Amino acid sequence: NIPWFPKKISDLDKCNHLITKYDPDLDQDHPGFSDPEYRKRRGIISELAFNYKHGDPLLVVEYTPEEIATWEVYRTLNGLYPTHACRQFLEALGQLESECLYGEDKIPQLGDVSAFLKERTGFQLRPVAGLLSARDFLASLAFRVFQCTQYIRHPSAPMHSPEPDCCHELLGHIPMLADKEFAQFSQIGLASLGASDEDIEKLSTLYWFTVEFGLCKQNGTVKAYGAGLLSSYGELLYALSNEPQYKPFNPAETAVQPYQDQSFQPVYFVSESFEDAKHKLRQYSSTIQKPFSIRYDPYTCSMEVL
Ligand code: H2B
Ligand code: FE
Repeated sequence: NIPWFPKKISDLDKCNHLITKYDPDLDQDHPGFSDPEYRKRRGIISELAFNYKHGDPLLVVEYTPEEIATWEVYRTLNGLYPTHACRQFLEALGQLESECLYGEDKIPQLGDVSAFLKERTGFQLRPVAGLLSARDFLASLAFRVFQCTQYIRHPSAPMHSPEPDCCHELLGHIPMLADKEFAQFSQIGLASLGASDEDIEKLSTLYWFTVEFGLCKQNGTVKAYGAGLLSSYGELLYALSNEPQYKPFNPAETAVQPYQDQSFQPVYFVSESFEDAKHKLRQYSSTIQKPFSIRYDPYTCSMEVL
């Protein structure tokens, strides 16, 4: 009774189970819930993701002037990055800017960004219509595929979104996925394949406190590398203030730390370096009991089950 998991990259077409708790059509607290125009627009962009099959080109979205105005979060966050973001993030963001993929006046297109990542770390994007189940999301990472939303948050709340949106992905995740060491963190995805619901929950918590809200030491100071921090002005300031509690990153402990997605985290985990975090995660992954072992074959983009 091993849960189904994708064996080849095109199987990711079946990893499309959405979690609807923050969907603007269903969540009454979503800032777009009572805005029919916004919901209609979301419907159109969702269609692109629902119809997408592996290998299809990533379609260009012609963003409206109002949507482009919301992208000004980039300018705001850019003011904090030099002092608050980790070195790897700043390097990648610099490249994205110098290659004219990122700028303050246009929302980057997924196709361009995917090509950029593919050259650097082999990561590629596929469009997704909203928050994905942890199992499907983690499985995609095993293939170095990042499921990426393409819609933008509601204009009434530019500084916060209850669900992932393109500001979160493009500003939080993409620059980090351009770093080789960090990309190897996707082994967290390999560990998830065929894992029990309990282990998925633990891996998902680890993902939360690293990829989303992780901090790391660099030259004696603490910097942010988590995408949830790098895409939120308020929480980025807060996380690096002396208010929250810091704990050293230790997978066995981090995996069972309760977390919440409604407000700032009360505790953050600090890694010594990406290299250290990667080793610790690898060690932790090897303790997950599974009746098989698995290896990713990058030539065929498929899993070898041993
Ligand atoms: N879905 C989407 N679309 N983006 C994410 O960043 C994301 C997700 N993160 N589903 C996942 C869940 C994460 O919180 C972990 C693996 O549970
Ligand atoms: Fe995220």
